[in-house]
Amino acid sequence: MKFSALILALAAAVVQADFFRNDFLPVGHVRTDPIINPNSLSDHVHTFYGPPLLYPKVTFDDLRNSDPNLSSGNIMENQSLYWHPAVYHVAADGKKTLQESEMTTVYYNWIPGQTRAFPPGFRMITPGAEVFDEGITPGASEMEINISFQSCWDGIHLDSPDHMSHVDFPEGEGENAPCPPSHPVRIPRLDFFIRWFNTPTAKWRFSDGNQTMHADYISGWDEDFLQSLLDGGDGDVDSKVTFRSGILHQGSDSGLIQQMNANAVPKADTTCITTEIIDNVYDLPRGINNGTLISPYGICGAPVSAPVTSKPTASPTKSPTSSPTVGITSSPTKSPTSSPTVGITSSPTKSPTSSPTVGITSSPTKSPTSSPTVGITSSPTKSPTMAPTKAPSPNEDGVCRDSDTKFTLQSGAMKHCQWVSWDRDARCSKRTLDNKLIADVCPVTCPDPVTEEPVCTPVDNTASFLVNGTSRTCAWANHSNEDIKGDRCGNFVVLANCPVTCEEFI
Ligand SMILES: *[C@@H]1O[C@H](CO)[C@@H](O)[C@H](O)[C@H]1NC(C)=O
Ligand SMILES: *[C@@H]1O[C@H](CO)[C@@H](O)[C@H](O)[C@H]1NC(C)=O
Ligand SMILES: *[C@@H]1O[C@H](CO)[C@@H](O)[C@H](O)[C@H]1NC(C)=O
Ligand SMILES: *[C@@H]1O[C@H](CO)[C@@H](O)[C@H](O)[C@H]1NC(C)=O
Ligand SMILES: *[C@@H]1O[C@H](CO)[C@@H](O)[C@H](O)[C@H]1NC(C)=O
Ligand SMILES: *[C@@H]1O[C@H](CO)[C@@H](O)[C@H](O)[C@H]1NC(C)=O
Ligand SMILES: CC(=O)N[C@H]1CO[C@H](CO)[C@@H](O)[C@@H]1O
Repeated sequence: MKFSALILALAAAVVQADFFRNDFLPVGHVRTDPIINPNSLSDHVHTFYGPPLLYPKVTFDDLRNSDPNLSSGNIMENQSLYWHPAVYHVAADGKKTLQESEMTTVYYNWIPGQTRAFPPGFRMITPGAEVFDEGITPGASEMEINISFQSCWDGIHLDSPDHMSHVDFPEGEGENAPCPPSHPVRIPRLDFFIRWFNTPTAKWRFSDGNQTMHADYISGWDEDFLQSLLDGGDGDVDSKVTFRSGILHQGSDSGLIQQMNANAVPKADTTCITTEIIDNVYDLPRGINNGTLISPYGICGAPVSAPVTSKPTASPTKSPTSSPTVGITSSPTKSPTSSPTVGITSSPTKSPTSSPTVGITSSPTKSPTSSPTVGITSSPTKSPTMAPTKAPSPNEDGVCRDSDTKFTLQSGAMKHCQWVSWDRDARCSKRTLDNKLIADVCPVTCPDPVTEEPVCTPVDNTASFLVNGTSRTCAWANHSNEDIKGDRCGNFVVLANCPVTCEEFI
């Protein structure tokens, strides 16, 4: 009722779009893309915002069930996950240093009464447009990238094969530009504003080496709750949502940034996704088939019952009651009439109600006397880089110890020696994808099949190894409290490295 009444009213009047803002610091950086690559590492490193769930198989339910106190956004009801290619500063010698955005705002823009909330499982990618020019020199008091998502939906598909064709841009400019007939349902328009201050000079690049900025979105909203925000005016939003730790933009960007940093959530632990180094490197890791995904669920040492493998690969799994379906049908491709515009301007001003654009705004350095790199020292903390675990493998150098890394079965499933220990009889005789006998990969776990005696005498690793991203030793595992020791030895990396200390748990 309300819907059609407003449509009629629209014919006569120009409707003012409403908006609210959601402010973020990055929650982490890792080479995954849960929309495009649910089963592998992605082509390039991304910077994420929202809940600290950066693993390839993250789902709508995972987001909804996450602790809002751990999301890097300030609106607790919004458990959506957002990401874009990570941004690097490239030094003269080619060394690439991650540049964490210091303030990222996602504006939700909508026309009350006309706009439908994202249904459960909704996801999309915005194609973006070229924003970095060969010659661009940040060296500015502020650099800002803005990017707008599509705000028209086909009303049916939660996703599509290219993750874009189920959505589209409105036809023409302005808030009230109509949605194309192929994508008649208006959804909130998301505008990202990603900002850096006192940017160092010289080149900046995206992690994909491209000049193009794109961005990805998985909705984590309760549909009815978001709809209630969209049905009301933007004046009601503040009273309906809960601001984490009271973080709220009250007219001052610097005040907001201070508040966000004072209440920053821990960075996502990505060490059970991959341990590759993504900061201060000359060559960024690239390529879907390049590098090792430790776990698509980001879980190290998961028990056998955990969903470590064997899930279907088709991504979205939720079928909402309101009927949209996961789309693997071909939809019409996007009309070029509404493609985003591109530009570099020297104006730092922005309006959250402008039309879809992608751009970079780089304002000149205010004080020519101050060093352009000074501001970087006060930037938010970076995730530490860490070296991948490299424990001696028994069949490579004769050390009698289980492999402390996962291996791939011929079924494609990734497993570890602890998993083998849960059913030695069936598992020790299997082979890995590269045709190694599991008994050879896990010589401590797998006794000689004939004598049933251990094939060698295990020794603890005297070096340190990474557990949950922290460097540990077997002495750490050997806790005097048996329960704590059990917890530590229950981790497959600890178990493999410390077969003597953890003997009673093998
Ligand atoms: C989030 O933090 C607030 C304030 O510290 C607390 O009251 C609330 O219980 C927390 N919620 C969860 C889900 O932990
Ligand atoms: C750069 O991005 C464009 C648009 O997404 C894409 O078509 C092109 O393949 C990308 N180029 C590289 C080198 O990744
Ligand atoms: C694999 O990643 C390395 C950096 O870790 C990079 O130098 C190399 O070019 C990548 N190879 C491919 C095929 O992308
Ligand atoms: C986004 O950037 C483009 C290019 O710099 C600019 O034309 C546009 O006005 C910006 N949009 C907003 C909303 O600031
Ligand atoms: C690793 O982290 C998980 C989740 O935070 C925790 O449950 C587990 O006890 C940790 N493992 C060890 C060995 O510290
Ligand atoms: C573990 O610690 C105990 C003392 O708490 C010690 O007797 C034992 O030798 C240690 N085990 C290993 C394997 O170092
Ligand atoms: C209104 C709303 O959506 N609240 C939800 C915010 O997220 C937490 C955690 O997922 C839920 O428990 C709330 O119901």
